[in-house]
Amino acid sequence: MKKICVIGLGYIGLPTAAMLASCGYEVVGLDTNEKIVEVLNRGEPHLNEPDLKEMVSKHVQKGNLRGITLPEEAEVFIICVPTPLSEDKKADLSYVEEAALSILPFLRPGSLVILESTVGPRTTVDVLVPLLAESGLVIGEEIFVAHCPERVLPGKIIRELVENNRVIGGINEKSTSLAAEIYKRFVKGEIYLTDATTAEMIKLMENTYRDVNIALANEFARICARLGTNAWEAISIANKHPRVNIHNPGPGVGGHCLAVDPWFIVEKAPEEARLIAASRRINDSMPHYVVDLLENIVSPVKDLKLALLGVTYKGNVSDVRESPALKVMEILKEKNINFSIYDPLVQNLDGYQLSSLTSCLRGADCLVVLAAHDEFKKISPQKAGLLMRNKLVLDTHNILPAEAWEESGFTVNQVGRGRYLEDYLDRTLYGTVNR
Ligand code: SAJ
Repeated sequence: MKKICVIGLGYIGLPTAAMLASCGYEVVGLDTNEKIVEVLNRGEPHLNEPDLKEMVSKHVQKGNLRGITLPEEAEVFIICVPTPLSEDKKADLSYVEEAALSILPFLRPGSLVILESTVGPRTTVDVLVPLLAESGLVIGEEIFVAHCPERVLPGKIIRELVENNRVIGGINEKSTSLAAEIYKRFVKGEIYLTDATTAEMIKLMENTYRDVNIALANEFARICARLGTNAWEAISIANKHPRVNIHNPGPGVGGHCLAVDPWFIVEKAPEEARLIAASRRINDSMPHYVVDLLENIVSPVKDLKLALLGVTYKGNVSDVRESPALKVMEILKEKNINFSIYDPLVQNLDGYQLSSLTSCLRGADCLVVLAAHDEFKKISPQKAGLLMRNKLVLDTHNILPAEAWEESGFTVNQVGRGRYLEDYLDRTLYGTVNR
């Protein structure tokens, strides 16, 4: 059985390493973070994903999964490092480049290098291949290269690694088929074979489709609020049409994918990618819109205190990367608006203190739902009403049972629902609030 080196033990690398170990491969997981490697070698994942712990501890004990901080020889290298967005909205490929350079001394005739990190179109052929060619081996004949973008959802990574379809695009046919051999061992979905640049585009198109669709939903939400109607109701009925699937509005788009990947297309084709860039800006403006709404909802309250519920980038995950809730918090801080934070899935948050639900709600004027955690649906409005100073709610995800809260005397506001926003409407209709 082949030896595989997975480079980068993050959300994708570690589950992929564990999955490959469970297929019987000898797997080494390379990460520059010594702590992550040390924890892995104790048999514990540093991430909280269903089924990951069991897999990791089983294969570390068995001896076919091991963490390393320096690269070593292997037949297959799978690059799963981050590709962050730079300040000027360009793909920062430095981790991919470092990973490629670090394995150069270990490449041999027959080596296969797979790039899983999300990258802009043509990165595999224009950036990765020239770097690997520095090994002196002939690309496509002695070294094989493919892009196999990861497409799993945080919170369901292990399940989706197995069940999802997979796209594999090599720089030539041999590269594609060698890479497919690896993924066939654990993927139960379809495996679609293509070329490297098409594989890059497919991944980016999927996330861009979602981002543009959410931007449309957010735009509908703002239009409905302005016109005094309910976007949630309108969207849910429109979606009954067999060819309509409008996504949900919310406080903005977070995570390391949707808020980032569309820019990789814009970078490569700025003239053409106009809708994509506009959608990104709409979604990025949503945290400001949420704060505008809040200021309107709570404007008569003195010594305001907000109770913010949920800081993660979406519901039922513990990941706070690019979270719109963090952006909302930043804006509130700039405005010196007082708030407390509760998130049942997050224990520590840099720069902020987290509270229990009770202390978060105590004395608060407005409860603000910023992440759609199922747990929030179970909060008792009666108990919340006893703790809070004013009975106001802004539910940016429309997850609380609004009727029950209203029966308990709360005024429930939602992004996309104009019913309680007459004052705001008056202002926005005449353009004084215009983001
Ligand atoms: N969101 C909305 N409205 C919606 C759906 C999502 O506002 O209707 C927001 C979420 O709250 C969150 C953000 O969008 O802030 C992104 O959430 P998501 O669930 O759409 O996606 P991610 O970022 O968790 O994962 C996506 C997935 N891509 C697709 O569904 C096409 C996943 O399959 C990819 O593996 C992942 O990106 C990735 O790594 O690229």
